[in-house]
Amino acid sequence: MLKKTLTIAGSDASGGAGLEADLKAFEEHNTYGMAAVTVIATMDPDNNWNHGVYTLPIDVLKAQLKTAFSTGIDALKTGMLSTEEVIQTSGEAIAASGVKNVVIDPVMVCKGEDEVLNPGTVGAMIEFLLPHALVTTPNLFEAGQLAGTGTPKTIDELKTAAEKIHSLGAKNVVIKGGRALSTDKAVDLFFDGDKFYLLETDKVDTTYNHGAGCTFAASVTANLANGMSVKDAVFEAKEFVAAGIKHGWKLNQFVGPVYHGAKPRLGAPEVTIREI
Ligand code: PXL
Repeated sequence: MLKKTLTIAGSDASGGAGLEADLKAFEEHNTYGMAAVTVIATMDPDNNWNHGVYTLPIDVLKAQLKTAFSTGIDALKTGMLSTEEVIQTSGEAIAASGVKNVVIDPVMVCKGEDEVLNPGTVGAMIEFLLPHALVTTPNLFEAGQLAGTGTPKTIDELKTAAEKIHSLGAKNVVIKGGRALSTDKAVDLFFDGDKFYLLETDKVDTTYNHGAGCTFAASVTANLANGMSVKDAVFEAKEFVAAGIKHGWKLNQFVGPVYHGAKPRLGAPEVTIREI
C-alpha cells in the first residue's frame, strides 16, 4: 500500500516552494501526499514579486489536521508556520498523533527576505516543534537563529550549531549550507547526535533554485515514510534536490523554481557523503 505523507505548510501560489513543492516531491517518491495549509503566500507581479502572507484562521488549520491525522500518517513535515499560535497548534497535534517520522523544516523567511517572519516564532519552534523532530533541516540563517549563535560561516561553526540544535531535542540535524559557504563544493552537514557527515555536490551556478529547501525536506519525509534509515533518506534527498537545482528553470522574470521531477527523468549529479 502507498505510504501516507503529510505537509503542514504554507501555499506558495507560484508553485515552486511550500506545500506545492512538498506534494510534487511526495508524488515523485511514490507516496500519497496530503496537506494542512497554514498560510497562503502570494507574489505581486506589479510590485517586484512582493510577498503577501495570509495566515488562515486557526480553526481551519485544526480541522485540516484532524482530517489528515485520522487517515494514519506514516511521515510528516512542517514548513512555513507563520505565527506562534500556528506553531503551537501544529506541534501539539504532531505530539498527539504519535507520528514518529517527523521532519521539521524551520522556515523563517522566504528567499530574498532576511527578517524572520515574526520574531516570536523562533522561540515557539524551539518549544513546540524541535522536541518532536526526528530530523530538522534548517538553512544557515535558520540554524543560527535556533542555535542562538548567529549564522554559521565555517564547517566548525556548522558543527557547533548542529550540536546546539540537537541538544534542543531534534534527533538528527541537517544544516543546508548549499553553495553559500566558501567551500569548493555545495555542502550540507548531517549530525545524527553521534557522528558528523558532510554531503557534497558540485556547485551549480544558477539562481533558479526556488523551493530547494522545501523539496529537500519533503524528500527526506517521503523516504522515511518508505522505510529508509535517516542517513539514506537524507542522502537520497540531497541527490533529488541537486537534480532539481541543476535543472531549475525560469518561471518568469522574478523567479526560477527547481524542477521537482528532475531526478527520475534526467538523473542526479554525484553526491558524496563522508564522516568528518
Ligand atoms: O522557501 C520557503 C517558503 C516556504 N513556504 C512558502 C513559501 C516559501 C518561499 O517563498 O512561499 C509557502
